Amino acid sequence: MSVAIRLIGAPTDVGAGSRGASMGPEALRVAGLREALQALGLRVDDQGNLAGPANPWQPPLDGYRHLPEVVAWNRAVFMAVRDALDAATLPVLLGGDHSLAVGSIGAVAAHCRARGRKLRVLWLDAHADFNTSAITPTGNLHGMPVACLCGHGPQELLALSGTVPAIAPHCLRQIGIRSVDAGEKRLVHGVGLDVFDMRTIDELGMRQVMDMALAGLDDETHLHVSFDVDFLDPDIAPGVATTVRGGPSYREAQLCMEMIADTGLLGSLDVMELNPAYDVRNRTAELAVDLIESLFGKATLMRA
Ligand code: HAR
Ligand code: MN
Ligand code: MN
Ligand code: MN
Repeated sequence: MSVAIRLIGAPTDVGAGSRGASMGPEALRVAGLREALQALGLRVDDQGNLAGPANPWQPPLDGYRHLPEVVAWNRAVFMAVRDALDAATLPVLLGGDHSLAVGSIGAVAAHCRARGRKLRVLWLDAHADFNTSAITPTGNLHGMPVACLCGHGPQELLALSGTVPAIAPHCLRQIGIRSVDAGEKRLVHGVGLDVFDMRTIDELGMRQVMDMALAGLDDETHLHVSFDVDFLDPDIAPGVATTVRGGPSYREAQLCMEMIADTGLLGSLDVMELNPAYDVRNRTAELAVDLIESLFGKATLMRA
């Protein structure tokens, strides 16, 4: 008996520095996400897309680009993810830019607090996303969601989850990181974030890194995966606006997903930053679907 999956589209790029992530949800549908999960024997309900403000394409104001729009989208995401969890379904947020993780993980954190469940967040990304208005080189809020979740950010976003900070840094494990701004690096070290950067993956291998990132989980733990598609090496995943070379290979990414599936604890997922305007024949969307299949146990089924 497995839980039903609820797909939630959030078609916006208001938090990003390039346009196009707003097309991410539809590209994942075109790549057959729902059908692929159904083929694994899972129940999937696609609730369609959330609505929110258009991208006004303005310069930063007081260190933030489009803060009111990012807040509006995050409110919609927070409510949709909260409703999915209340209905005992497993929310899969289809981004959209990564600023929406504030609403998504904020809802997951509130859910865990209300039920006395522990929370572990795996942040798969090329970037640490730990900027603040004082140190951001761009003002783009998709570079700030982890800082917001940990209590560093604008009041409107901090307040979303009902508790500040929404999560403690020790709940987080970042994997695949290879682009961190100078001020951001100091903050990441300051809060003691657990970062498995690409050098660590090079030196220890994905197997050992995932063993460490997943250590300490138990049956009371809700596991949330925030998958920024720019986590992947750009040679296999060109369809993102912020490529950084030297990311996980196809097999490394598969192993990462398969080891998460093996825990049996996945409770919610974000699939973020997919940008069809940068993609080649929807290849990156198809790769994301392939990896999500593994995250939901496809390879485990083959071994059984
Ligand atoms: N660190 C840079 C900034 O703050 C780039 C952030 C890019 N972020 C994403 N999500 N694409 O991880 O602007
Ligand atoms: Mn990100
Ligand atoms: Mn990123
Ligand atoms: Mn697969």
